[in-house]
Amino acid sequence: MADANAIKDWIKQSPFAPPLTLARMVTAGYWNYPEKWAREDERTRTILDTIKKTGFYVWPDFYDAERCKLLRAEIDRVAVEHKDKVSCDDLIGDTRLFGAEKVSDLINEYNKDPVLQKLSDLYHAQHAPAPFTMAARLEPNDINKNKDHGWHRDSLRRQFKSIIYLSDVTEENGPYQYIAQSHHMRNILTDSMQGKIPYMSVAIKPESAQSIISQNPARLKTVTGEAGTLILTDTTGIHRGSTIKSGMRYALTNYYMFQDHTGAWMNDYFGPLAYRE
Ligand SMILES: O=C(O)CCC(=O)C(=O)O
Ligand SMILES: [Fe+2]
Repeated sequence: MADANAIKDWIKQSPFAPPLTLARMVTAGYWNYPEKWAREDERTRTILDTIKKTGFYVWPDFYDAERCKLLRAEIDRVAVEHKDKVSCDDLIGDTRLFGAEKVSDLINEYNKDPVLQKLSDLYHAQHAPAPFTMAARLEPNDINKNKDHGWHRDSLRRQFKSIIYLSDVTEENGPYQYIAQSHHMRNILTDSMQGKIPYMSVAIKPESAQSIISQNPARLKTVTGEAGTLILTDTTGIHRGSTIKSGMRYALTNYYMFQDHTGAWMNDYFGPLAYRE
């Protein structure tokens, strides 16, 4: 008798993988997700409609230069004072502190920002706070140099993040990249076929991303912007922080989440400051 795991492994990589992924998402409630912002003010509607349509919305000057400077200094401070809790990702070599708002009042203000909270709640169609903010400082190093990797989906469930650049970000210092509309159900099917993406895979191989982009190069969006630029994004779509070639990039990311998803597991996964009861 054929080994059941061998069959499963074959299906994961087979032409059945894309429709099976879609079927799983439909049954998990991704299809026809409730959208309840029709009566909100115009700015709120524009932001959420843009995220829904393209996958991200860019808000320049969300913070002014002075606040960005203070926040960069805060990241430098917490990275030293909480060095033991900093994860230095061995794949991309970034300095990241998950839960930085628990050790910085200024970062906590960003974590609890009421405008962003409201957008998260509307996009998730339920109250979805950010159990933690990730403070990141990127600079080129031996681990991250000359790499063309990092494409992924955060989740195959509805998900929303806010990323604020605290340094000016050009093509050189690791801008956020997104394959436009890759969070749409239709494209989750066709992109998975085009890129031969395995069943329910959130990691996207460089050659899969290249294949999807080469079909329609205009879908590759690179978000550059001055310090203070905020990106609101549906991270169900295919995205990455691109490789930093020179300079530095400071940023803060709010990880908004469904409340049923948050829990102590986050401390094992992200680090000791990620989750507090
Ligand atoms: O920092 C970035 O540009 C994106 C990183 C990322 O993939 C994420 O926050 O989900
Ligand atoms: Fe991500």
